[in-house]
Amino acid sequence: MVSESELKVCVLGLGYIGLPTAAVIARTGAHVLGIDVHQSVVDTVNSGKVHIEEVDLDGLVSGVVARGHLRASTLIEPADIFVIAVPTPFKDDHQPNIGYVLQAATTVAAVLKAGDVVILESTSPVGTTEQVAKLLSQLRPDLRVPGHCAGTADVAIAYCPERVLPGRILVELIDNDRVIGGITPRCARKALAFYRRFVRGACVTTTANAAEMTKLTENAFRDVNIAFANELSLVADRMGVDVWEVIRLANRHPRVNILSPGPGVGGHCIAVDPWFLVSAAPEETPLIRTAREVNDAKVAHTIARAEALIDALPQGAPVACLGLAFKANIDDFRESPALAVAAHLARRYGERIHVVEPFTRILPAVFDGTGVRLIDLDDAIEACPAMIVLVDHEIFRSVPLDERAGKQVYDTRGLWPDQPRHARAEEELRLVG
Ligand code: SAJ
Repeated sequence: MVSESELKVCVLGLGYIGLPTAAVIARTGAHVLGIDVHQSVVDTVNSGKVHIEEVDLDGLVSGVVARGHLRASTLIEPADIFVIAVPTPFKDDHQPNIGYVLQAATTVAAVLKAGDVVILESTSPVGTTEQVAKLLSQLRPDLRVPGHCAGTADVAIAYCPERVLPGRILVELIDNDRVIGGITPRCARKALAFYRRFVRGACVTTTANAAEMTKLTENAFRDVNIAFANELSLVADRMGVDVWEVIRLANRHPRVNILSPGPGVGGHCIAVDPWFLVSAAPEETPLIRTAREVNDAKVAHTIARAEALIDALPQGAPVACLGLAFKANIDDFRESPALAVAAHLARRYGERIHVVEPFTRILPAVFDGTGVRLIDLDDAIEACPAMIVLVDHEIFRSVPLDERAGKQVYDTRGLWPDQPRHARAEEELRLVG
């Protein structure tokens, strides 16, 4: 086996998964080249800096770049291992778009040689790794590609989904178990040897198709469970019951573990990946599809409740929207329901709306021209008689009851269980339900 210091790894895609993965591999002593189509990302990484916020990532990247173990480029070079970590969005009709994966595989094909291992990490519809193998066999007829040749192949091709949670990426990259699916068992074993270099969790091998479906299953499972919580919150609103209390009580049952309702489901994974299962088997997935629809519809419900609260306030009273990120304690606004709600309120109520988001210094462009201002938490507490909690950032949790007791609060995250409920607002909100 190639020693750590001789191993050459190429990671394609330096985003939320690719950059931390490249840095963690570089820390083992391997020589890692990160490829990205954006020159600005390449320049940032080569200067030892990061273009994304992730706990401890900046220190790790600056260290491995300074030691010469990580560099970035827009151009591919030969390597021993290729890790593809590019986006797999869906199209307007919820059909998966694996164009970036196939483009990355085409890039790899140019430098692929016998003995190399190609690993796909991007969340992908079942069968994508097989498609990558087919593409490589077409582009490189001189190489014996697994699944497309008899006997031992020249290269190994495997699927190993990333499973890390934003905010804990560097910890989970090492500690989480990994599912490694090979086009053949030999491919899986080759990829396994690579992951064992830096993963402390168990590495379990299977087929590429099973590994692809496992990843989609994990995120669909979470989406369905969040949809259950979101649906409960609608029922509780209609009944005038505190959903958070009901969930706390129900979860005292030894076999009940309900997740938390919120303003909707955001991010680029849970809100996307279940569609890959639905589009592959539409007849068999009424539950998974409905869960997606329930979670998407929660945004409109949240907007309606927020509007009812604001309309019941004295004319012109300022309102604070707490949080824009798609979940707590991160700076990622992609597919964020909090951002969608705040932007809608901004368009309707203009400068009455104030946004508090400790994870940004400037408001996203959707607020341009609305007159909405970004203010800090203390100013919001001082100035706003009404608050809409959209994200459960830790700093919001710390606001003591006496600083918010007299305010109208719509808490979409159950952040402040001790908040007194206001009869008038409750009545308005019930009308919405
Ligand atoms: N959410 C709720 N209620 C909950 C839990 C989450 O409303 O009880 C919301 C969050 O606020 C957020 C969305 O769901 O808007 C998604 O957040 P998340 O923390 O559930 O998941 P992600 O998208 O940050 O990361 C998920 C993880 N998958 C699972 O937990 C099964 C992570 O392990 C995956 O690596 C990641 O997707 C991915 O890249 O696929």
